Amino acid sequence: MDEQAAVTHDDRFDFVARILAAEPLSHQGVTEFRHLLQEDMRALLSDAEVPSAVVAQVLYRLHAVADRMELMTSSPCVLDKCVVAVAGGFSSGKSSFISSFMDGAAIKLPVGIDPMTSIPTYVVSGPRGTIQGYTDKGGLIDIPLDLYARLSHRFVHSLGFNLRDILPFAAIETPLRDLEHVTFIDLPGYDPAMSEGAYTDDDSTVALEFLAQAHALIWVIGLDVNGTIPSSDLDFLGSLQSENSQGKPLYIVLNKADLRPPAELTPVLDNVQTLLNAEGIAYAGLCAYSSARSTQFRYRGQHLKTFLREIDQPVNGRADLLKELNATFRRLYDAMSKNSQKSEELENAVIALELDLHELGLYRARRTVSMEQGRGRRRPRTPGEVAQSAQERLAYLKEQLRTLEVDGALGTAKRIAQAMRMALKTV
Ligand SMILES: Nc1nc2c(ncn2[C@@H]2O[C@H](COP(=O)(O)OP(=O)(O)OP(=O)(O)O)[C@@H](O)[C@H]2O)c(=O)[nH]1
Ligand SMILES: [Mg+2]
Repeated sequence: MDEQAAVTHDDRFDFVARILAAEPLSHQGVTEFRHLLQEDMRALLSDAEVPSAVVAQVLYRLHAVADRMELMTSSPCVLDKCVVAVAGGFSSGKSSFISSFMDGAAIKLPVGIDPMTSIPTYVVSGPRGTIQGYTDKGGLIDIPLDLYARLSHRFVHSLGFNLRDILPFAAIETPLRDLEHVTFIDLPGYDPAMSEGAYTDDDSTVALEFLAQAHALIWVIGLDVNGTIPSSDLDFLGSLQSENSQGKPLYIVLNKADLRPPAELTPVLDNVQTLLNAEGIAYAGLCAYSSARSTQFRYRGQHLKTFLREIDQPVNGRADLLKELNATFRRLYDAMSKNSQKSEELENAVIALELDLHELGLYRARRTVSMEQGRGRRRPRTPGEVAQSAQERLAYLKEQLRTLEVDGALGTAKRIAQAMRMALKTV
């Protein structure tokens, strides 16, 4: 509430004006990639016969690639970082968890009991103490520390529109204790619908977009309100698992363990472990943790420190993005070729029908019947007339099959993929 009182009308106005005025960074590769995504890809997907779930997935994965390209061109230190998305329910302590690695840093993530994190934020391990916002037009603005700390859902709500539409993400560069190559992404809770006054509609889509570009995922559960893993968390993790073809490592943090008597932690860990196993969710480890004290209590599987040490390796950011781009297009080709398979089956059925008619001799019979004969007379049709109408119907079906143009869409998708690969290589 205090943080809201401190935001004046002028603050809000200045902030939005600066976002809107930010000049796009002119990197040709990123501009080209965004153009291909927003124009060519959208046009292709709006026409192509592909299930809407695949369309949504392809779009958010490509958006994620574009975001990271943009981040790479403006913050080169991100290029070879291992991206660890920190996700979970609202107020579970995601921002506090990340802050627990920011030893004595001047910068603090917005933390609080209301839904706080509204703009997904990369927290990059690096020497500069900067906070920058990335605008939807590809511009960059410096965000003063005191304003950033107030960017809660409540602040966003007070603007009267969704700030994320013009400021999709931010990046902080600050030293992270014992972590050199890690970039955390601080995400909004995937379920802020649970709280009044939050922008709720697309928070879970945002989580998905940012999870798509992560190398690893840390899932945070707040032990203040939960004695186990909530079933909606299990559902979300289950659906991620089915899309996680690359097998990105997952770690589960049961946060705020300092609020529980130590004796309670063992049964809680056992219970969460049983539920994860029952759902078939693969994880590297889980632990009871206190972000407030930067302390891990009990754990199962890997120790949190071991998990982080293992992923704290430089990555080849460009090769990684290329891999993600190719995997995304493979998903699309797959959906498209399911259609093309279907149209091939239909075509084969039509050809078989045509051959059947031939075999019955009806096609030959047609040639002996003149069009004049049947006109104006009410009588049963001759076999020849039936053959003619069958032939017309077949011609119609063949024409319809051709207009499906599935192969055309596949070809266009391949051309866009190639152009995107070229754009990516310039970053
Ligand atoms: N006692 C205790 N409180 C904690 C701990 N971690 C977070 N909190 C408190 O829990 C509340 C929510 O913490 P945040 O870090 O803002 O949680 P979040 O998951 O980032 O929240 P959203 O961004 O709103 O989804 C704050 O009041 C924190 O002070 C912890 O380890 N122990
Ligand atoms: Mg937060």
